[in-house]
Amino acid sequence: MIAPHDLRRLGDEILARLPGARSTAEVDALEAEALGPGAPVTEARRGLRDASDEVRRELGRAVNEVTAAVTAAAGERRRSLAGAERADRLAEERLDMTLPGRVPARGTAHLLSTVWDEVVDIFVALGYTVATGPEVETAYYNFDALNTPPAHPSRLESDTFYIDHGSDPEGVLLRTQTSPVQVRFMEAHQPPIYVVVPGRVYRRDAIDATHTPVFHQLEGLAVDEAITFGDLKGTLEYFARAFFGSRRRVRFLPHFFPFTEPSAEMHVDCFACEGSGCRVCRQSGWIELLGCGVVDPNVFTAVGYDPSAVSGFAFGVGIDRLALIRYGIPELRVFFDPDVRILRQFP
Ligand code: 2NM
Repeated sequence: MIAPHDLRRLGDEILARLPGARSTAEVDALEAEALGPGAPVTEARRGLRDASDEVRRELGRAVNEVTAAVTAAAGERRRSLAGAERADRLAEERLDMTLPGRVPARGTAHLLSTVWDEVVDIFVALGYTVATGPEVETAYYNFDALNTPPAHPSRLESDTFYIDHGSDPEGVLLRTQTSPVQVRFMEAHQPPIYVVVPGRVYRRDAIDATHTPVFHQLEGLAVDEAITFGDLKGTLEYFARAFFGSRRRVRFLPHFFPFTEPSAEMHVDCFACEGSGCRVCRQSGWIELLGCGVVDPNVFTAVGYDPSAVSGFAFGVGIDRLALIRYGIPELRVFFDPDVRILRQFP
């Protein structure tokens, strides 16, 4: 049987070590060294039953005193550790509400998308519908229906990307213009038609400052009773002023396209030098902006319209070219370069 003073010495030792406990788990372990299952105080308590009255009185007092002292001291140490742990957590989770917020990085639309939308919006405001169509086309929609004969140079293998599909090696291709969509639109609708078609087009060009094998066009088509070249001029002059500023003047020079007759290219006087001549217009005072013309009767016949009952004009403008000109970008390739330092310059 353990002596009362040995129990007290054990109790004193535990009390001395408790302040050194660094966690509630360490407190539990220390407490158990005295009061846990099989520990001296527990064993002494169990032995009291068989002890003599005198021993029971002395030992019982020691058991009670040590139990009370260790329990109290362990509880005290637990509370103070909990306070310290809470203080630590508060310090760790400290939130400074006065710090400036983190501004998330925001992307921007690609310059081509911005110009694309802007040009579409100009025509939508005039009442035009927007249509789109397939980039892989048949030679019929890309060439034949557009009055472009089989021997026309634009149909050469060297100028057009042909797709290996079907028996005719030149029957399926990547569209070289968006006009096949206008043909499809005319097949599906009756005049009056006022439609613009933005989209990617493909030409087998060697890459240089102003040519890439894929670029972006917006073509427009108006078909109604008695549409004239005067309607074309008024509409496209309005477009030039909406895009380059209200002071712009335009001029039309004769040109040739298979699908229009007469055909023209439209120039706009230089927005950078007001026409006096500078780097932007290469000293000419004028910038070539787009191609246009009065729709050839053969195109109307191909889509089932009566060319004696309706007339129309059409035009095509390069979206990449518009962006290049207005932002003074030296070469087309930057539009296809995924370097965000380039893209970020045009927010
Ligand atoms: C251009 C220039 C001139 C054009 C013609 C047609 C259609 F379908 F009506 F025949 N669509 N687009 C056209 C006319 C396109 O691009 C430079």
